[in-house]
Amino acid sequence: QEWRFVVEETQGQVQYVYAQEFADLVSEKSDGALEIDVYEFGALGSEVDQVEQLTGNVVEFAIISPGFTGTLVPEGNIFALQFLFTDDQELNQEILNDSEAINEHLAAKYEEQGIMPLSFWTEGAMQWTGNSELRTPEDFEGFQMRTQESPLILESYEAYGANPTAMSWGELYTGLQQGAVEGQENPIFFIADANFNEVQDHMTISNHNMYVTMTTVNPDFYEGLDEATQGIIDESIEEMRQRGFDIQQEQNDEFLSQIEDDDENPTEIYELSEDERDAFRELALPVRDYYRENGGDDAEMILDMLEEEIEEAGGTVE
Ligand code: 6CS
Repeated sequence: QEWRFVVEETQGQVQYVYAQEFADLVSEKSDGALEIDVYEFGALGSEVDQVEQLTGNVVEFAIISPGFTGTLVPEGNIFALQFLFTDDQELNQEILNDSEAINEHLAAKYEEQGIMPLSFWTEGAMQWTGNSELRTPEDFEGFQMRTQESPLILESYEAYGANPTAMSWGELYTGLQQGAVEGQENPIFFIADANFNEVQDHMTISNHNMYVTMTTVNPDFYEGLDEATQGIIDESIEEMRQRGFDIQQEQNDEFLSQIEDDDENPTEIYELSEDERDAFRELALPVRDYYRENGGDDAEMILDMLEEEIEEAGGTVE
C-alpha cells in the first residue's frame, strides 16, 4: 500500500519535514504495512493544482493552506484576517487545536468540497518584505504586494491602499527580482529558505498575522479505510501537533540570523512598535465585516464563535 502526500514546500522546509515525520509515524505504527510517499512542491504543479489533486483523489494526503482555497471554500478566508489571533503563537496553536468554530464548522465547509482537514496548524508569525520600507499604511499606498489566491488576502492589503496581486510562490523570486511585484508576506523561515531576502532590501517584523495551514485527506479515501487504519492516521496527526509547532519554531528562530548575517545581500530589519501596529490594526478591523458579509453562508457564525474562543483563551479581539 503506497499513498501519496503532496506539500506546498520543498525538502527541508516545515511542511516537508512535517509530512516526512508523519509518514514515518504511520509506517512505524503499521509495522511497515502503510507507506506514504511525500511529494515536494513543484513535483505535481502549483498550490492550486494540488488542491484539485486532493479533491480528485490523485493524492490521498495534502498540506493545503487556506490561502489557496479562497474561492472554493469562502469561509476559509477567515485566516486572512490580520490581527485577529493573539501575538502568542503557542496560544494560537492551542486555539487552532481546540476551536469548535474551526475544527467542526469550518472543517464541515471543507468537507463539502472534498477536502477533509485533520488538523489546522501554524507555520509561525508572518512578516513583510519589500524593496522599500514598510512601516506605515502610507508606505503601502500603491505598493505591488504579492499574496496567495484568497480574495480576502487581497481585500486586506487593499485596505492599506496596496495593489495586491495573487501568484504561486513558484514564481515569486523571479517576480520580486524583475519587479512584477515589490513585496510579500511569509514566516521568516520561508523568506530565508526561498531566498526572498536576496531580492528584497527591507524586512518588517510586523507579526500582522500567523501563517495557517491544514493537513488534509481525501474524504472518500479516509472513509473507505478500516477503523484500525483510521486510528493509526488519527494518532499520528495528534502526535504531529506538537512536532509541527516545534519544527516551525526552530526554523523561524534559526533562519532570522541567516537573514541578519547575509552580508552579500543586506536586508534592513525593522520591528514595528505597538503604536505602529495599531495603525494597521485599525484598518484591518473593518475587513472582518467584509468577511462576515462575503465569506460564505456560515462566515458570520464561524467568526463570531472564533472571536469568543479567542477571548476565552485569554486574547482580546477588540
Ligand atoms: O507564500 C506561499 O505561498 C508559501 N508560503 C509558505 C510558508 N508555505 C507554502 C506557500 O505556498
